[in-house]
Amino acid sequence: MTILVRPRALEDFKVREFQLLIDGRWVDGSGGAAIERKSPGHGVVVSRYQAATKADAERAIAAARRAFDTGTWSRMTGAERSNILLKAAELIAARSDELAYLDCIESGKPISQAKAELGGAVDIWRYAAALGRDLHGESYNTLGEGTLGVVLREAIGVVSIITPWNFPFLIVSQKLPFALAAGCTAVVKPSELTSGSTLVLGEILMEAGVPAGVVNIVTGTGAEVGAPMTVHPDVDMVSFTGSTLVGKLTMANAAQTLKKVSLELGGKNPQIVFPDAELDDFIDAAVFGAYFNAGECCNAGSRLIVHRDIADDVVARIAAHSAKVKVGDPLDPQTKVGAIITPEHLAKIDGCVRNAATGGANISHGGEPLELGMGQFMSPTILSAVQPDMAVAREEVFGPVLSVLTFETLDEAVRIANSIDYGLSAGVWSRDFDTCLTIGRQVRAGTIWMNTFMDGASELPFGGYKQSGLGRELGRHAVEDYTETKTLNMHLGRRKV
Ligand code: TXE
Repeated sequence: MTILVRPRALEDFKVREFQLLIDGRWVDGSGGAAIERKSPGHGVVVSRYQAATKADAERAIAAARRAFDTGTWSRMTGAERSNILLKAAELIAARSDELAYLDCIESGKPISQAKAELGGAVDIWRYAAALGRDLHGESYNTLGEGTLGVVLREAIGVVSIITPWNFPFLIVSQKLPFALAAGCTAVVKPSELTSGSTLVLGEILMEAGVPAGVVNIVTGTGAEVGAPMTVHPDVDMVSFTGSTLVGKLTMANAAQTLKKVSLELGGKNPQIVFPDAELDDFIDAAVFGAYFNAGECCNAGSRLIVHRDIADDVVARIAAHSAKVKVGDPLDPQTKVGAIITPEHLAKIDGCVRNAATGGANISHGGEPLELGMGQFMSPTILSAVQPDMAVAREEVFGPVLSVLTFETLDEAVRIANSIDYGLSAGVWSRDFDTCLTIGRQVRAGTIWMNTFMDGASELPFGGYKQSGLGRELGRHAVEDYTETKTLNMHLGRRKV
């Protein structure tokens, strides 16, 4: 039995109203329409954003272009920009309870987790500030007597930043501070389901001293606001996190004017478990990896590939562990699995589970939506006897649903792991060094965890192989991603003819 934490009504609650940030001013959208966001855990409207129009997106792009071309930000010294980003980091830390609360009630994620994400985001802003100060090119004095080559790193220009609903503040923090540290200006479009914390970030950046027009924030749908941000000729780069489908569309749109794209897309991440693994640690990580953020996570460990000899034991132990996971009120500090983002998404998750069961998978735990009196919730679910060719083994469910597959040899495990279109991350569990390293080298994914899962750090690059994306975020090259390389080839003295 799952432990249920029944949601309580929001106390002393007032709907938060938001505007757009364009050219340093808070304004209403030109269409006069609003988007009302219902809390997934409470079923009541908690936020009202502007439904911006294409014209609003274009005004925001024009402001970002002007700000870039006049150089108010790009011509500051790295130290000046860095100090403003550090100030922003401190202001984010000071308002982190408010930001975490917004992410919690708009996305349905547990409040304890939202607070931890804010802590991670503050660290990323500090890290980007430090990297920005160290941005530099190269010089070559070995090209011949009269030649000196200097390679510059220049800000790429105007960046469109488009983010999804599952980690609203964290994902914008994986992009914007690095773009700003490089000297870029930006138009940011958060998901229409979770725009609140990104809009508060706009207030913070203005207070920190980011000049008008450098960061613009427009809220609205992907078709109306996001798409123009990917085609407009005044945009130099698009940094997108979201579904693989829209990622492909974004790349095609950006190709019209050959913009640079950075894409963080879906994942169906395997955890490969050998009989010699430290099973207590693994069981804990498997449960965490599958149900973290209610499985609404590109990095979810949604695919276990378990050695046949231990498969029954593993399924039984994960089921017993799953029964202890507290599901329910996102605002309760004890909750580990919160609400599902929308009723439509819950129906999709439920449909994936039904299809898998019809196709021959066993429901070893959960398998049903949960009725808690308000909001929408899904029980932590384990599907066993899953075959590699089933949809549930190959496609994102984006819910708290774990698929368990089996293998006999290391080669077979690698083959199953690599047999799908995604390659974001993977885990391997074994006490044997050779086994871990062989899997680490042979599985095609951007991150391989060994005897741990879903740990991260600002220093470590994050991104995917294959259809999980293009480019990497975080890590010491993250600021360089938002630059162009320029070569100065200098001739010293008279040029010989
Ligand atoms: O993603 P979308 P959604 C997966 C997950 C989920 C599914 C749909 O499987 O169930 O995607 O989620 C904007 N031009 N992931 O609908 O549609 C949109 O407004 C430009 C994986 O949220 O990709 C939002 O701001 N922009 C994932 C952002 O793109 C467009 C995270 C993401 O929305 C657009 C989230 C368009 N034509 C969902 N259409 C991950 N990798 O973590 C939409 N958008």
